[in-house]
Amino acid sequence: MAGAVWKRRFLASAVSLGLLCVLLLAGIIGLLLYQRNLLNSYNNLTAERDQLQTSYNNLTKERDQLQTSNKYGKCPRDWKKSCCSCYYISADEKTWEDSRKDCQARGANLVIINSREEQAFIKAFNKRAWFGLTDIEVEGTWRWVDGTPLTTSYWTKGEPNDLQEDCALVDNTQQDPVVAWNDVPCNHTNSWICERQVC
Ligand code: 2F8
Ligand code: CA
Repeated sequence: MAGAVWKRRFLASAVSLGLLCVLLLAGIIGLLLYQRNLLNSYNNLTAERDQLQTSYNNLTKERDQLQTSNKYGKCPRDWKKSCCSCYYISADEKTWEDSRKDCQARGANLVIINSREEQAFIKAFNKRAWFGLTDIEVEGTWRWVDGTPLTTSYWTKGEPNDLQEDCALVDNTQQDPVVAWNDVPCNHTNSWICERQVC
């Protein structure tokens, strides 16, 4: 009889001990998982911080270049200078809107053509390229990217000619050294020309 009691007690103790071990094990596993999550978050945050630091460094460099070029009326490397403006001719192709955003990110805008000389200068790049003119707001009312209306134009004969073509580009297939504008759909991709005034 006494033996049976001791046996029950021993069994109860063993089961309790077993349960305790399981709980401990679960706790340790939980802690390990928590630690792994913390480590992952830390790594992600570190990568994000490094990316932000790189963007910050690039922006600082770009700002310094901008300040230097504005101070001395100089153009950044790879830009062309004429009178008081610097011109950037893109190597790749984008839609008109994305081209404009690219210019803005460079502290410039799509080129606004204010004179026959400037138009001839742009045409001489011999590039099919967007410039800063659109009638996307009101069909038939062409405006420059600074909001001013178009007064003097250099449209190729028969242009602008299409209700679906709301953005202007300078065409490189025209023989004329000046007259070369055409309207094409804004969502087409083309090279583009940015202008930044420096004096
Ligand atoms: O013939 C003029 C006409 O030529 C092309 O369309 C066939 C141009 N389109 C593009 O360059 C995308 C039109 O804009 C131009 O008016
Ligand atoms: Ca056209």
